[in-house]
Amino acid sequence: MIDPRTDVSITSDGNLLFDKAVKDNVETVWHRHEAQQPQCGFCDMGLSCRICIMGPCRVDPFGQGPQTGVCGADADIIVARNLCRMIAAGAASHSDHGRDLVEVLEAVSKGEAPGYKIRSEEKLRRVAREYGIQTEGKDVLTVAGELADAMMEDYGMRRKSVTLVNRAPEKRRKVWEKAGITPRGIDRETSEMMHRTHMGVDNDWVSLLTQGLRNALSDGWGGSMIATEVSDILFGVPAPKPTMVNAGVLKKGQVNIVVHGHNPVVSEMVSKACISEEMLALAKAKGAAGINLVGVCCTGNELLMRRGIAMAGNHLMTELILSTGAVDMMIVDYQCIMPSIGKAAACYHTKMISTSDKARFPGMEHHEFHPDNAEEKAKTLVKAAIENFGNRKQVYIPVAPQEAVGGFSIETILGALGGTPAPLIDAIKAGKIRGAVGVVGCNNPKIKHDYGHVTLIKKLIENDILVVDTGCVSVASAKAGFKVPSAIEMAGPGLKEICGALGIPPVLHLGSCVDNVRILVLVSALADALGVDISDLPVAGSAPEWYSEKAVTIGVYCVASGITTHLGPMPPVTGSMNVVKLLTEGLNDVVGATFGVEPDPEKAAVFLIRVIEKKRKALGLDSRTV
Ligand code: BF8
Ligand code: SF4
Repeated sequence: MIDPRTDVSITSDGNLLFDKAVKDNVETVWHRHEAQQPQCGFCDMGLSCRICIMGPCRVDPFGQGPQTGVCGADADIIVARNLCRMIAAGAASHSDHGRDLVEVLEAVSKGEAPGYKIRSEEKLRRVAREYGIQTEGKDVLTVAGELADAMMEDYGMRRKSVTLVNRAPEKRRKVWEKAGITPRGIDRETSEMMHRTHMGVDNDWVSLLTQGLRNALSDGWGGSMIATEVSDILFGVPAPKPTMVNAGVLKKGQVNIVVHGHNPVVSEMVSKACISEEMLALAKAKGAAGINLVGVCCTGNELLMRRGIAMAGNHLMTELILSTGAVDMMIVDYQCIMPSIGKAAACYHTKMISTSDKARFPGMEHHEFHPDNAEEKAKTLVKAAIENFGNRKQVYIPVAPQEAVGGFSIETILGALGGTPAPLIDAIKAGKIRGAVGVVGCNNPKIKHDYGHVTLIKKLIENDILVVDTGCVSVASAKAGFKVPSAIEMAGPGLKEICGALGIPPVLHLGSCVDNVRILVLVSALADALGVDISDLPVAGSAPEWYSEKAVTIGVYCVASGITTHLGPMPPVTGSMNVVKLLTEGLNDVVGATFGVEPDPEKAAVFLIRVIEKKRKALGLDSRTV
């Protein structure tokens, strides 16, 4: 059994709430991870296959046992197929999330989504024009309907390429064309990936992985990009806002509602209901000083970006914040919601609510949200949370919240720079900012909670590297204090000077995981301004604590877009040295970027700094030896 005195996290709220959970006999992700030891070595190496029921099969990595599955698939084929199915699942998750937003956009255009509206007409018209829609003289709802239709086409098979690949620099599009990986339809690529990995279809590991790249690009420049753009259109383009983070954002005297998941379609309506006069009056009548809406995981990031709503924690905090006993209701949509949390909540008074027709959980009440009923449903749920406030027993909120600034969309970053990336490019050319790294992704109980993120980011900013982050990393870095303007004191002299002049922190919060596409848009703008390809830029990516299939897809679309990417945990590919070599070396010849795997964040920082300094040298800029 894990000793409760052993730190599971580098954060004090993580450790204190873990101890509280243990005291309350709440089983956590760390307990279940320990109970799974030793985890299967074949699966860990990607060498097991259960694609068909002639199997399950496994290949012996030591050459003693079978070297093929029943069908004859060898290690290379099995490893490649498994990885490709992870890519397909990740692409499907992000892109289906995007589809839900397109459906809301369509419903808004038809007047069938009370409560939702177009919050950024400017962005709506701008994106519509990118889709070739004539917008002049048309009213906003007509444009919204036409854009929703055009985006739906991107999901299908009528197009030669998804529309938003046109945002990539021309040189990059040529790279994709040459490699045959320009994504056609969003659903098409995922569907084809699943087809190719069926028994007896594509049995060439190179060909499989090539489709893996195309599938991931259909997410990055397709489904995820649509998700972000439509969210901005419906809920507003984010702008920097002050906020608070960690478990201390829960409030003793107020009704605490936590939203968890990914899609802002539900959480935005809940947020609206929480500030209604009617609900606030009801809360007062029930003895609460107010209604405190906070987020966890990516739906929290969406609210933080646009509304400055506080963030209680990231992936590994989702069970722990329930052990505060202060959560009156948790409302979930989908993705990264551990099926355990209904059980954890049962130890307290917390009401657990699921809202998506495609995501149900044990121990939760199901209240399905659709565009036509979301506004009403949200009010009903907030009311139920208020009613539940009086059922609280002991409350334990062990920390004070930490300040942070979030909400950096590309529009606001470029706006702060005077409408062009030129000042950022000048700072990079002058060597004050050496380059930039997007640090993204999850938590994973295999790594001490937040250790990878915080250690890596600290090293990067000390070395004058600007960090942009998304997803669960963004909570870790905010909790560590990297997201207040005074955090420039932790930065190297050049980064300190530039961020100080702009009044921004050295780590910029770009949003949720689908918002990684904001990074693609930013690097495209930088590459265009310099007249180079993305792979020439002194930039890199990193996922120090990743766990999910979505993170695999993000990593692959970043690399396929020319961004060398570091992974903390090793993906399940070591069963095939051919696949490992392709991912870590061979891809350089195809897309100008590769993966690097390094679990130690201190060493990972050196790897990333070297990538950046090498790119600087190739661009003819001054470069340091590390
Ligand atoms: O999409 S970073 S643990 S919450 S997968 Fe999940 Fe990973 Fe968090 Fe958001 Ni992204
Ligand atoms: Fe075994 Fe081949 Fe079936 Fe996989 S596809 S389970 S390797 S027989």
